[in-house]
Amino acid sequence: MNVLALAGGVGGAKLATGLQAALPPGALTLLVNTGDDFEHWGLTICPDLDTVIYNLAGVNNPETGWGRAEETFTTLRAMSLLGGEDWFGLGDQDLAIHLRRTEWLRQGISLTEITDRLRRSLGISTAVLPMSDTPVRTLVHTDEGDLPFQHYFVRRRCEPLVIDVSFVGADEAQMSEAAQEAIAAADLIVFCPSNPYLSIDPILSIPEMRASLIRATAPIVAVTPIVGGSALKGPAAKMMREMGQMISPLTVVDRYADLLDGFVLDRQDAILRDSIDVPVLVTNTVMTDLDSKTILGRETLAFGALLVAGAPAQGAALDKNVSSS
Ligand code: FO1
Repeated sequence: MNVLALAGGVGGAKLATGLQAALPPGALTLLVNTGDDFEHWGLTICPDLDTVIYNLAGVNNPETGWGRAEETFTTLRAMSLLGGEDWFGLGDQDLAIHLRRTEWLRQGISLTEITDRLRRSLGISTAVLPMSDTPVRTLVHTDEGDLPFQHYFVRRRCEPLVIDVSFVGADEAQMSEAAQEAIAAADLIVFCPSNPYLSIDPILSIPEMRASLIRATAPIVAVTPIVGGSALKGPAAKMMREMGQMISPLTVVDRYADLLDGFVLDRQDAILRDSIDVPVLVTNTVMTDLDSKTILGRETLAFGALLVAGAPAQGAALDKNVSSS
């Protein structure tokens, strides 16, 4: 089964790792948010692409989920002493990837080709695709004014009140050939448990992308990023509250409404399953280690395979582990 997973951020990278472990090499393709990308120290930084690549290669910092394991920050300290910007934690090893990417971009090489080179250099069998080769930048509209994504997320630690989010350049952005082919070749499409507003929406904001996903013959399954009334990581729940939405997996279902064929709900929220009008898998979605990532990956694939085969009917609920919890 060819699987395409849409991902961004740490939650997305965790399930991506589980799906990779559960599938034969080469069966998974990742389509990754680039709305978080920005220019810093004169370099092009693509945090979500790097987070996915580091996680798939198993070289990520296990505590933060982003950046590299066994990292040092000598350059950051030196930059700080020079009066340079020091609010974004660029590590010394991590810096190499930004230098190399920026060098290649300046040579006119596409972000898709660069990302492919980078993931191969780390020995990853999974294809990793940026959502577009054309820049799209997430802009967070807050009570402190409009903030470029990393300024909201890292510099201001998600503290400002969010009014809305927009994606500058999305209307003009084009899909790469590789992204088009990946959607056409997919038997199953998975929306990872990433922040819907900040990680999945930027991907869907490209009109051609949304249209291709709606047209796709493969069923689309989303895994909830909201568990027991909060987000496992990041500001998704806080943003829901600030934007006047219910902090609930149902808000996520609504967000993806026209695209969704199945939903994976955490067992803590099992009571909500009858309120969701696509097939639902209820299981443990909290990923703490490689085992739990792989188990969720395997279960999501098995659920997706049922949808690919045309079962179960709309409104049916698949119960996993609920009675034993
Ligand atoms: N997130 C932080 O909260 N603080 C940082 O200093 C930080 C540095 C950083 C460096 C490289 C990288 O690839 C990611 C980094 N992130 C950092 C994470 C990142 O900015 C966000 O997690 C994503 O953009 C949100 O999906």
